[in-house]
Amino acid sequence: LKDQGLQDIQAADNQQKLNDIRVKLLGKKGPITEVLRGLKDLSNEERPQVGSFANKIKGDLSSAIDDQLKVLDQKTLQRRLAHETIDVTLPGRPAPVGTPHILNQTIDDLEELFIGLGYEVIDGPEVETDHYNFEMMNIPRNHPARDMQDTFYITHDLLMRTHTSPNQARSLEKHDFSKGPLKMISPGRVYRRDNDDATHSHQFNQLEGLVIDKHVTMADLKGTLEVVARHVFGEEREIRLRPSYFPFTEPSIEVDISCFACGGKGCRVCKYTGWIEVLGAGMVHPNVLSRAGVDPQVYGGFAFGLGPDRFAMLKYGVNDIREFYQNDLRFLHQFQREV
Ligand code: FA5
Repeated sequence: LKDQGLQDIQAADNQQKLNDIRVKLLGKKGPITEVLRGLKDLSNEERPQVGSFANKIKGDLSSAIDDQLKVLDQKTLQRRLAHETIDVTLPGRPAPVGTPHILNQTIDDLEELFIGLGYEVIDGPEVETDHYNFEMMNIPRNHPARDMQDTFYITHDLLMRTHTSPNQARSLEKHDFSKGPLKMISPGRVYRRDNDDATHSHQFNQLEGLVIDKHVTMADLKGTLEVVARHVFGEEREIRLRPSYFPFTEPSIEVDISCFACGGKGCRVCKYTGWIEVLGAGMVHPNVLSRAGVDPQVYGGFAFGLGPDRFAMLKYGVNDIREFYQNDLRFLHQFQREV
């Protein structure tokens, strides 16, 4: 029985077969259990001899089964490892790499420039109150200048901000002039009920700038805007200042840059004028200062609001503002930048 058992165990080539053998040899209905069960019928002399003999066989078979099980487990493991081998020499699949959106790159570049000039960057809410968006900016209800910025209203007093200028009032209110001048920029999204076309979007970006101190002049404004234009567009780009009107600045100017697409000759991008409007600016209106609790007799300065969308169009020769918002990867991937 033992020899046959050992042979069968050796021959078992998988765990299932080995288990069947274990049940057959050592199980409740197996021959050894039967012998052990019959011990009680034997004489006192025979019982210890037969008992220890049977137990010895049981032990031998049992350890042979355990050994064979180890061998089989090892084989299974080796089969699996061979199957799962990783070929470290295979070339990797390239992971797609994203890039910051070109508008964000443009805004980041501007932020960096202004931070270098000593400005702080402040944020403000996109859902704004009528109070800050208009009243504080010297645009009372029923003032015709409200038509300049067609507005998405949420309630009677809440709206999607139409410009980043409310952040002028917010920072004027907060600033402690005993600690020095106020120099801030505030980039962000703004919303208008404009009809979308090549140069207008109902949602676009602005970057507000505000400098308030005791002796700030129009020459400081002009110098600052020239630095910005040269930094972004290079020395060869021309800028043009035109008198303009904003309720919150006096005097007000509008700044145009020679059209990128046609070198100033006139094309669809610039509506055949050779110039593209990129920002509005001016000297802060005394009403804006006094409404925010700043004495216009003592303090004054300039403000500007530029359009990063228009900047990016000019800089990269994009001839339709809608490209920025359509999320076409073929368009976006043209502006890869290391991050
Ligand atoms: C304003 O919004 C003023 N708050 C700017 C300002 C700030 C003036 C501080 C004086 C002092 P305006 O509506 O012109 O002004 O918009 C400013 C800039 O935003 C424009 O020069 C243009 O570059 C951009 N812009 C305006 N409308 C759109 C539009 N629909 N789509 C894309 N860009 C636009």
